[in-house]
Amino acid sequence: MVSTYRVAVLGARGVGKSAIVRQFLYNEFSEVCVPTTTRRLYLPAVVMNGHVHDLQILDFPPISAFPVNTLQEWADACCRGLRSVHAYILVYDICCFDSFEYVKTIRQQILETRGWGCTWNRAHASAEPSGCETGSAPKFLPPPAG
Ligand SMILES: Nc1nc2c(ncn2[C@@H]2O[C@H](COP(=O)(O)OP(=O)(O)O)[C@@H](O)[C@H]2O)c(=O)[nH]1
Ligand SMILES: [Mg+2]
Repeated sequence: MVSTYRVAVLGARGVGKSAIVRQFLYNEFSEVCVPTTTRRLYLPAVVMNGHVHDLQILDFPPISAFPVNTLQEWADACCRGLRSVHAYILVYDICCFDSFEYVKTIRQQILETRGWGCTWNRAHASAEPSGCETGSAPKFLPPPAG
């Protein structure tokens, strides 16, 4: 049986959410900035431990707040499906403190409304003053311990 996992990617504008999704799916990186204005759904299949899984990756534009109930979720077209995913990927730019504050707030709202959450940490290539080319493929760091 093929199981389906739904994953939402959230974060402030311009932190590289869409770039992460495209690198994961297509192994490509573009310096062209195309702001995500509506929720985008990607439907890849992945093989894990010899089993095929359907993935639904939802790339969201910045949301003003995590919907606290189903009514709120469906009232805002951008938020649809947000409360029923299996995992959240919260993205921030280490050069932008506000983008970290933003994901902290969203994480807190997820914990309060769903009772769980998960945060990934990502280094922005241009954050490093030397030894790191601007525009190179995005780099990923493991989640912080604890
Ligand atoms: N130098 C650098 N630029 C990046 C990185 N990730 C994304 N970008 C650029 O940042 C801009 C915004 O990326 P995008 O994925 O659209 O951000 P989103 O609004 O969070 O979806 C684009 O011009 C990307 O090329 C990165 O790791 N390093
Ligand atoms: Mg985007």
